[in-house]
Amino acid sequence: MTPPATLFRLDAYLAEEGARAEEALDRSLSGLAPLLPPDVMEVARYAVLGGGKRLRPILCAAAWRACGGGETEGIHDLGAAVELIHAYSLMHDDLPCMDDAPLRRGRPTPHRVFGVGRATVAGAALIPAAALTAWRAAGRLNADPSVPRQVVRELCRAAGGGGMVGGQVLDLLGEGRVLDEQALDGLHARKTGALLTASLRLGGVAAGASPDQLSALDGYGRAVGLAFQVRDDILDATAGVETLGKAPSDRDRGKSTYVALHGLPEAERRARELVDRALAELEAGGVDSPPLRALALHVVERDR
Ligand code: GRG
Repeated sequence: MTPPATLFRLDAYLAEEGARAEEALDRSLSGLAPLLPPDVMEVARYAVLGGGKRLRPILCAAAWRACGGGETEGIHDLGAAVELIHAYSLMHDDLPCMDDAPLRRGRPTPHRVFGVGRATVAGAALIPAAALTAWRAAGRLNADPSVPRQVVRELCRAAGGGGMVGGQVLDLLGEGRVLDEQALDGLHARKTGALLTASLRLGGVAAGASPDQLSALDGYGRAVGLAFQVRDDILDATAGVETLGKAPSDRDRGKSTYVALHGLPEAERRARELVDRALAELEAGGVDSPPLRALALHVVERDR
């Protein structure tokens, strides 16, 4: 059963960790001048620093601490690498050839401000920028030379054809068709879940996590990733543009969603069940982390 609201002060934690993630993103962009020439940097800064919950870097830092990593700003530099991939994916997802979205995070999308060409190029430039950021950050966090290699490999795998890009392809192929629950789970495990799970695993790998701890982070990430998407579908069906910072679009685009498949009450039940699974995964792997427990609950209670 989902436990009652925890005493952990999540609001303060999210505000503090979000601010540290934001600073790390600013630092990482400043350190990327050779990969992001001025014309591209301007667009990248707009897209990357334009708000956002910073959930992925926050998960990365929480996993690092849960696996014995010490208190250091360096972990947010690693989380920034995941957030750069996330930022590129949003930028490309919003392009006219994809969702053609005018608004994101309550502001005009990058292509509406800078044009489609510059937004496309800046999004692409963020991919190698993220790999380089991960490589540099992991090397500073852990003296074991295999750690940066593992971190970059995991990030690229999660972002690629077996992960986020693969999920996007399934999403495109599924438009206008009715997907069953298994197909929907498979799509979202890749499109959203892979990068969320990588956020956690990167923090764990950098901290030298044991195989049991890594497998707990993995199971937690998979469950939270799906719960996150179920909540996304619920918000898309129930919230307006003021709350979401973008226009709801699932129905217009003929997308299969958990809400369309089972209705709202069942989608809400499924999200809670997934949170229970995430908490059980942590417990089974001996990962005792009040922030990770509170974050799992937050994912299904969030209103944006
Ligand atoms: C061109 C095939 C192809 C792929 C490019 C566009 C793309 C890669 C992938 C799409 C990935 C995508 C947009 C997944 C959705 C993830 C999601 C639920 C985003 C919202 O995340 P939040 O709520 O956003 O964390 P904030 O704004 O808080 O950062």
